[in-house]
Amino acid sequence: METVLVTQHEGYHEITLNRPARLNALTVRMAAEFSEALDAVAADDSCRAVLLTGAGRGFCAGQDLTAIVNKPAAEIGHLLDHYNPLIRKLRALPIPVVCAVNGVAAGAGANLALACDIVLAAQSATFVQAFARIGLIPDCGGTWFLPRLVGSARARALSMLADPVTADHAAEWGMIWRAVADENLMAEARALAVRLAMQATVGLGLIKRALEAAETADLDSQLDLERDLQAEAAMTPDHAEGLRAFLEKRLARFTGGKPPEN
Ligand code: T3D
Repeated sequence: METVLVTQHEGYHEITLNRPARLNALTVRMAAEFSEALDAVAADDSCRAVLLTGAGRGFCAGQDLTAIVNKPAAEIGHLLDHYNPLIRKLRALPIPVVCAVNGVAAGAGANLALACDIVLAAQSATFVQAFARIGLIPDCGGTWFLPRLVGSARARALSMLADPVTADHAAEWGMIWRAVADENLMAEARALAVRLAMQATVGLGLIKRALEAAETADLDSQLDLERDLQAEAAMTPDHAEGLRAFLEKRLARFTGGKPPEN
């Protein structure tokens, strides 16, 4: 793979978008390679978290605009047939995805970051819903993520004005988890990936499923879902280990094992 680099660390895969000369702008090839990297994550039982970041000074500048300038307008919407599956895969992965936004995240690149579970950003990074500048609308889930994360008023202004938001501001608004000093970003993001990889993996996947469902559910059905997913979590060896560790007053040693098959 050229446009995406994968480093397998103990417990997690680090995926780096790798077109630094174009601020890691997205292409169909990059989407295919990213998709392949996510499939490898899903197929690897020892992989219990993902860390996504960008090479060079940017995170991702969204669609590579040089690739669409001479394309017929009718083809352009179809680009999302390549990008939407990435957003779906990230949201459906049963393990946590940490995003380390190392520099500007613009257009689809901003929304790719927002699709991840826990987003850290370097203090020098900015988030730009750049679409309106070129007559487009936020895609890759932007119109879904933004109002849920920052509220309707901010989502509308950010989408229509396409003004950059600093990492500190994004954290203050709840768009991301934390802004960190540039020089500490990767160390903090890797420490977070390791920490998540050592937690009760099945339980974290079930948390992800419950929170995703909550975005569209009413309280009644969410209570039912919590009951069902809690029953699944309670069957895992990690739940038993967590209880034992509590009673023995020691740190739990979670293995990420699945519940026994019936
Ligand atoms: O249409 C569809 O359905 C497809 C889906 C579309 C989804 C989208 O993502 S639409 C939005 C696309 N993205 C943008 O509009 C952002 C364009 N880029 C910028 O506005 C700025 O580059 C940034 C604000 C991101 C960063 O600015 P700055 O000053 O830090 O860097 P720069 O000098 O503008 O960029 C550095 C290089 O990257 C430069 O190349 P050069 O001059 O050194 O050869 C620049 O052209 C290139 N670059 C940046 N963004 C893109 C790009 N090349 C291709 N596509 C880009 N998106």
